[in-house]
Amino acid sequence: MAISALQKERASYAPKLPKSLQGYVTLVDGAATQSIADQADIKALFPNTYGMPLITFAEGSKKDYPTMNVGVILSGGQAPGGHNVISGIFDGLKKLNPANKLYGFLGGPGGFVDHQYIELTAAIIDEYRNTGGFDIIGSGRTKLEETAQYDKGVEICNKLGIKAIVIIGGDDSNTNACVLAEYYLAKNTGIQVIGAPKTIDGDLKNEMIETSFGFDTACKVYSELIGNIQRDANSAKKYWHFIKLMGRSASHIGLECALQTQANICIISEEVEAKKQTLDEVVTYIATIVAKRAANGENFGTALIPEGLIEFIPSLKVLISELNDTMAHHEAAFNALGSDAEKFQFISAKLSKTSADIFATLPQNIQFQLLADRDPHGNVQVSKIETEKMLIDMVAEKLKAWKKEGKYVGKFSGQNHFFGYEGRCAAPSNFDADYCYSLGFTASVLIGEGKSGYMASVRNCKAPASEWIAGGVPVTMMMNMEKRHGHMKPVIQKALVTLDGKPFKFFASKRDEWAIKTDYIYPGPIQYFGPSSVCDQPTKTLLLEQEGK
Ligand code: FBP
Repeated sequence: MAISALQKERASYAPKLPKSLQGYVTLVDGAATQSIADQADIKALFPNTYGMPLITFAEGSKKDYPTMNVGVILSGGQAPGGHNVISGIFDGLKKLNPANKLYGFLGGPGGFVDHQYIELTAAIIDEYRNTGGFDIIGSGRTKLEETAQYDKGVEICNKLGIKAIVIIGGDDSNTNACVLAEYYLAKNTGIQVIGAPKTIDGDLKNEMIETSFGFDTACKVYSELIGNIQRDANSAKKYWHFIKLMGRSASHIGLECALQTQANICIISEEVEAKKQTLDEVVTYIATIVAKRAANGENFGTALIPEGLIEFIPSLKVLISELNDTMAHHEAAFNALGSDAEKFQFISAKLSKTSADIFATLPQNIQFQLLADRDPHGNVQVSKIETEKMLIDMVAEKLKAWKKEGKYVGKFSGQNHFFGYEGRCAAPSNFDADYCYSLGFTASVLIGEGKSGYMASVRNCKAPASEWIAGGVPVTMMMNMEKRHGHMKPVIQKALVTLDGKPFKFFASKRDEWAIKTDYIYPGPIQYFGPSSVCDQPTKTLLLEQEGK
């Protein structure tokens, strides 16, 4: 297979490991844990995995481990570094006992249920070290939620002699991993389940998980592109670039990119919701900055728009929730309709008056996009809603009106972009390459010591990798009860942008200046070789969050 010059050099990169994982390892039990909320409910639902202690690693001595086979599953959207988690698991298992084997389930959790797998040999692993993507075994969004699926998993584990499964996924996949761990313990299957925190969205984090892997690389890729666009904008001085950034509900990616590039505008969905802003208020905010810059003769700029914005504008949130329910209730009749216009009429007639009125005011392409297929959780696929285009049109309309009133003098020409898939499979930055490999290695140690219901955790990430603190966190510790599809369920709490957090506060203290002044930063491409100050820096979000800790 032909590979690029960079890939060739990068294949020999040896990811850095925390000191505690470099030699023989022993486990140190910390204090017993509790869930972050709803302790009695979570305890009742997880009698076997609730209250387990936090685990850290210390230097140990040589120990004999029996042979064991392990299975790995990639779940959900791609995130840079997944291949390094797998190579970390592989190397860690071989260190425990060279006879250990690693199997990869193909195409995500579905491969576990349908018994699609390959053995991951040293030759396969070597081909994928330090590369982006999840193509080594593929990923998928099948949810592991039914006992019939768990039982099918037991069958294949027994057939292959698999004693542990590692599920690499986001908050929902790790919630399901914990339910699976509990089920396998209750049924005495002898199969352990360990999770690893993945998602470019950055919304799987807490006191014990400082960041989800992939966030670092993806944000660096988007920031490079935004920086390039800013240079173009500042050279040509004729376009306003509206850039939608992935991240589903959370605005962490937008916030991090704003911190890296000092874009003129960055909308934070969580703030829009907290301030109960209307769509018109968001549009007015953007148009005001466009007008102020125009008054200084600068008819150009950049505006970062979080992917999930539309769901955080209170009136639209109600509309979307009604759409989700109505489409689910009338699924057959809705799907039988031919044109988008018919679908729009059919659904509009079933909405509350307020929501129907709001729906009618939206541009037609957005109306139709809101009626498109739902994701497996029944939610609208925000990556498919062209919010950035809608905002360009609405800002243009507003500026036209202001021009008539003499409130605006300038030219507005919008360019739209959506950055998401461009960054999800990039070659992992040194941070993600090291972090992911360490997470995988950690998972193998937890497996070797018989642990289940834990998530691999690597902390102190602002320090050099040798000083990182590796260990395990009981997944139940991160859980609370939330309403999902009308029922209360135990779930890992999603981490959205907090308005009293240091990254947001820093951004809020600077944004008025960045809006008007042209004070762009051009981060340039990710560097894999060179000085550590350029190559090994974690995200600004992580540095701000860990400041003083
Ligand atoms: P995960 O939560 O599974 O990590 O996926 C993240 C994400 O990239 C979101 O940012 C985005 O909204 C979604 O996946 C897109 O999903 P798909 O790949 O199915 O189009």
